[in-house]
Amino acid sequence: MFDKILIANRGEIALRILRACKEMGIATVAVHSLVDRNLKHVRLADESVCIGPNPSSQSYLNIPALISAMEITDAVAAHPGYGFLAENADFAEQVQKSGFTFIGPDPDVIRLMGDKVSAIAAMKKAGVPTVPGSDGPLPDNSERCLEIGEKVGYPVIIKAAAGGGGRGMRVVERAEDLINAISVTKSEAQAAFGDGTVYLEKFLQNPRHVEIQVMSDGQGNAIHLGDRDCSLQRRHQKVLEEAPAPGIPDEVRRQVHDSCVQACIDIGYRGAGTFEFLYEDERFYFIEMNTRIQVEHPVTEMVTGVDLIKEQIRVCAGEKLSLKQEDIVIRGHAFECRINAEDPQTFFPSPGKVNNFHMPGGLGVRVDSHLYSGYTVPPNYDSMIAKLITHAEDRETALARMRVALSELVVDGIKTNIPLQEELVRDEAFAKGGVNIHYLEKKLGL
Ligand code: MV4
Repeated sequence: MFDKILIANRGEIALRILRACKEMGIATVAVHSLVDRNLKHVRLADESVCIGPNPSSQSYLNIPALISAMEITDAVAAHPGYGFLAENADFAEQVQKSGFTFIGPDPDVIRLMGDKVSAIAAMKKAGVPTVPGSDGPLPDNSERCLEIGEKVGYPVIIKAAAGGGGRGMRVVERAEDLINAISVTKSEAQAAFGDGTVYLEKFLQNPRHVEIQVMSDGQGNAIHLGDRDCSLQRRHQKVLEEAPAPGIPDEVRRQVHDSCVQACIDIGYRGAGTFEFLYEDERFYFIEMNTRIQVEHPVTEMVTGVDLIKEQIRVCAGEKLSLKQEDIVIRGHAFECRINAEDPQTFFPSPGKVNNFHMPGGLGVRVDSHLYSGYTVPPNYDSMIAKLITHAEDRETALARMRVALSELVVDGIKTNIPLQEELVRDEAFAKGGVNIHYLEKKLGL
């Protein structure tokens, strides 16, 4: 096992990783920007290194500074968390070339999944269901593109191969708009990602966003840890997630789970991963794979009882998967409310000093947060300040538990989205289960 891990992140996920390391008896190095010197995990880490000024481009995204911090502290592995460099193949490669371990899959696998065209091709080959589409980059030839559009059937969506997470896409309703949409999406993709490759898919009108959690050791062993429904989102930012995804027929679910496990083995995947699907009319359609631990991993931890961060560290240290598929039993239901420092009406970030922080508690209540009374939320980074998670024997009880937990939560001094979350846990359609990706934006009148 690793002697010492550098945590290449900040906020709640840095604290989450620190806790896992401490439980495992692994020494920890926290890295931080100037403004982040008072972060909770920095105080609790064995060592800390200031890696640069506040802008993330000069600190949390500064690869040479991170490698230097590993050299100075004798850390042997880096955990990237989510965001920042978590899916940066060049970072993973430089960590490895410097003689350290990147806690994640091989750089080549990150690259394969980072290019959505190659990711979809690999998934299709492994038997994962995909969206009908161009099955590869759109050619430069307009006639051929129109043929593909005709065959797939309108509406279609043009996506950048280098995009993902909602960046670089455009819906096309009619054939006469196709060629122009391709050319605009291509230029935008070239400008944004330095890669103008685009592909085409059938546009699904009212899908849910359902994702499958996997863990794999890169030695031929892979398991899934069930699914999550993340359909409640606004502008591609998830707001409230749950596990398992409600109302999916057993056989449909079993098939897609098995296909994800097979894909992990096929691509030699190592670590924690998430297969993102659109789910519509009882069918799954693969769209992207995330090669990192995700924000919403706690709902999966609550229903499986598996510590995903510890397992991720173990398999990336070269250990075989400690769990077999039969060991994974989904027990009950879990919800996660993302608490953001933002105006609940305008959604504008609302940084500042937290005068008072009171955490809810009780059976089946979990709070993943780096907040403490007196902490100042800086304006420089993501506005998520806490994740409130509840677990119970069934969905209804877990949701009731979330209502109680939210009512106990106090974050004084800054604006938060707690009022929005209070409204969502009382929403009738959401309580029924299975709302689609447009539900929240429609409810908000966007
Ligand atoms: C789609 C789609 C409909 N049809 N692809 C947005 C984020 C990126 N991961 C993929 N996205 C979508 N791809 C096809 N063929 C609708 C979306 C989409 C979406 C997906 C998941 C969660 C929220 C979303 C919000 C808007 C659009």
